[in-house]
Amino acid sequence: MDRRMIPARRASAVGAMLVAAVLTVVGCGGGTPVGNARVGDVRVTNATARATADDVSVLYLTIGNAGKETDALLSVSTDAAKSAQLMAMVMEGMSMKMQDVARVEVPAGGEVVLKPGGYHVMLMGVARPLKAGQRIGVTLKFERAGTVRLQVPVTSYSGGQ
Ligand SMILES: [Cu+2]
Repeated sequence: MDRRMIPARRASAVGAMLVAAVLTVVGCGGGTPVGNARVGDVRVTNATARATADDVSVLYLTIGNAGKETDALLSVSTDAAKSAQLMAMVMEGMSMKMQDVARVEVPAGGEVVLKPGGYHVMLMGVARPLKAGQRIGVTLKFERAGTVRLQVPVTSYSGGQ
């Protein structure tokens, strides 16, 4: 009984190793990462740009900071639009209003989510309407971690800015 179990165990161990190897290859992708990126202590995840019929779009993403010092997103650029502006939603009287911000700080050991109703990146002068399923090249510049480039998938959801 024991003798028959040993080869079976070995076989499944080899199988698990093969699966791990395949996952690693898929994970690397060979090129610019899609939707996620890492530079220094900063990790960008869940990046998405909104599909749009006109020349304005919006970009959302999550920034994690594993470092011991505060970092900050300083600027964003993309081939897909003439300009990309960091913005926040702020209350003005009874209504929400968009406001330019010079930086989005990410606390040490913390994360900041750019999302509808909060911080976001406004894309203006979008050259061609962004369609769901497309990807756009985006460059993010951080104060400490430096610059990182990633591919951001375009998705079609309708939320506020
Ligand atoms: Cu905006």
